[in-house]
Amino acid sequence: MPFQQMPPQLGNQYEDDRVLRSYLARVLPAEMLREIEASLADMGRLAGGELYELQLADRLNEPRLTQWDAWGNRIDKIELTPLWGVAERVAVEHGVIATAYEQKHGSLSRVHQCALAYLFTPSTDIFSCPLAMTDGAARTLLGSGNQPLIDRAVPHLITRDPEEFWTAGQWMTELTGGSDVGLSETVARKDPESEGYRLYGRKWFTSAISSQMALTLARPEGNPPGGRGLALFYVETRDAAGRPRNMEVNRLKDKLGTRKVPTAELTLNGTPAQLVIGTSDGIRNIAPLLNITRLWNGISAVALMRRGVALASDYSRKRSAFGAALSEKPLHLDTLAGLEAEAEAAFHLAFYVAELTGRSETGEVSEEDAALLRLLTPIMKLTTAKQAVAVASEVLECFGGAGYVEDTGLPLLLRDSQVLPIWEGTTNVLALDTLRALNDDSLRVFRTAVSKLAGNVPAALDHATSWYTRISDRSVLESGARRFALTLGRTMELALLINHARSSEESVVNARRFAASGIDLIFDDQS
Ligand code: MFK
Repeated sequence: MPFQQMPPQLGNQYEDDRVLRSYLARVLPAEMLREIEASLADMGRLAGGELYELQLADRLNEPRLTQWDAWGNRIDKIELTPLWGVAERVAVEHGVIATAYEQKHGSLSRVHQCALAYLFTPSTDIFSCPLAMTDGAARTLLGSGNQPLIDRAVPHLITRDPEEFWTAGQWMTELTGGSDVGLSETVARKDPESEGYRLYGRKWFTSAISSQMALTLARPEGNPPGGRGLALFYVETRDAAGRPRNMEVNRLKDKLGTRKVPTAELTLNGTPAQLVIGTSDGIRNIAPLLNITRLWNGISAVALMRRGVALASDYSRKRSAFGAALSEKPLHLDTLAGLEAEAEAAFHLAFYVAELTGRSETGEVSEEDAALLRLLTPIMKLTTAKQAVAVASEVLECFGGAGYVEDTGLPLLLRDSQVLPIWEGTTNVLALDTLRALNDDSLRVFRTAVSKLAGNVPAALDHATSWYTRISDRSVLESGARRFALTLGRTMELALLINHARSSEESVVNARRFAASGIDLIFDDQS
C-alpha cells in the first residue's frame, strides 16, 4: 500500500476543550453549568462536525455583488455563501446573541454567550463579524434611551427566531481614515419630509453589507469639524422590495482574509437616517458598540487560536517523521506546548473581560471594576489579536508544507487571524486608547487586580508602572505605548493563568511556560 497521510480531525469542540471546561467549572455556579452544558456540547458538536465539514466544502465560494438587473435597474444584490446561511440560522437558534440579553443567569449570561461564540466562530467563516456588530448595536441602542428605535430594532437583533432576525452593520470608516474617525466627511441634512435626516457621503469599508440596519456616523449640517461634531445615526438599509435605500454598493473589497464577509464601499445619496442620541458626540456615543465588538474580537482571537492548536495537536498524532509520530518528538511537543500556553493565557484574558462586561451590563459592577473594564478592553483586544496571528503562523508551520496549501483549509486560519489586529482599532490606536483610559486610579485598580490574582505584583508590572509614572514627555509616552499596553496585557494574562492554575492543575505547566515567554516589553532607553 502506498503511503497515505491521515488529515487532522476535530471532535466535539466543547468536550475536547480542557481550558474552556475547567474555566467554566471555576467561574459558573454548578447548577448554572449543569443547565447550560447541553447547549455548549451541542455547539461543540456542530463546530467539530457539520459546520466544519461545510466550511471545508464551501472553501471556494465567495459573496457576490450584482449591481444591475437585466433591465438596467440598480439592485446591488448581495449573495452570501452557503455556510453563512447555515451559520446565521445556527447562531440565532442557539442564542449566540440572545443569551446575553435574555440574562437568564444575570451577569454570567455574557460568559455563557461568549462561550457559545467561542465554539461557533472557527467553523463559520467569520460570521462572527455581523454577530459582533449586531450585539454591539443592540447594546448601544439599549443604552441610548431612544425608545422608538429600541422598540423597532432591538427585538430583531436579539431574537431566537431566524425569520425575525436582523444583523446590524457598523459604518465608520471613510476614505479619510479608519482610525481618525473624527475626519468623517459624511453630511446629515434634515429631511423636510420627515422627522429624520438624509445622509450624503462615502463609506469606505463597511463590513457585512448584508445587514438590515446599521449604526453610522455623520455630521449634521452646521456642526463643527472633529469627532464631537459627528452624530450617531440609525439606518435601515433596504426598502420593502430589498433595494438599497438611496445608497449604492460601489464594490466589494478584495481582502487578504475574511473573504466570506461582504465588505463594501458605499455611496450614500440621501440615505434616510434617524438620530440615535443627540446631534453631536457621535464617537462617544458609538463607543459602547466599539467596546462590544472589541470583546468579540478577543473571543474570536482565542477561538481561532484554540482551533489551530486542536488541529495541530491531532495532526501530531497522525503524522510520522524520522521514525516516530510528531507527538513523540520532543521539539515538536515543545512547540505545541508553547502554542497551548499562549492560547490559554489569551483565553483567560478575553473571558475575564467578558465577566466584567457582563457585570457592567447588569449594573453589578463597582466603580473600580468599571475603570478596569474600560482599561482592559483595548489591552485585551490588542494583546489577543497579536497572539492570534503569531499562533496561527506557527500552527501552519506545524503542518509543514500542508499548512501552506489552500485545500487543507489551514491557510484560512492565518488570513482570518490577520484581520484581528487591524479592524476595530489597530494595535497602535488601541495602545493610545489604553493611555486614554489610564489614570492613577485605573492603574491602581489594575495593580490590585493583578496582585489579588497572582498573589504578588510581577516584576514586569512594577517595571511598566515605574516607566509610565516617570515619563512626562507625551511623545515618549506615545512611542512606548504599544510595548506598555502589551506588557500590561501579558502581565494580566499571567496573573489570570496563575489564578486558574490553583483550581486546574493542568494549567500549572502553561503558567510556568507563559511566565518565561516575554512578559516585560518595556524599553527603558525610550525615556
Ligand atoms: C470578530 C469580531 C470583530 C468585530 C467585527 C466588526 C467589523 C467592523 C469593522 C469596522 O467597522 S472597523 C471600524 C472600527 N473603527 C474603530 O475601531 C475606530 C478606531 N479608532 C479609535 O478607536 C480612535 O481612538 C477614536 C476614533 C475613538 C478616536 O477619535 P477621537 O475623536 O480622537 O476621540 P476622543 O476625542 O479621544 O474621544 C471622544 C469621546 O469618546 C471621549 O469621551 P468624552 O467626549 O466624554 O471626552 C472618549 O473618552 C470617548 N471614547 C473613545 N473611545 C472610547 C470612548 N469611550 C469609551 N470607550 C472607548 N473605547
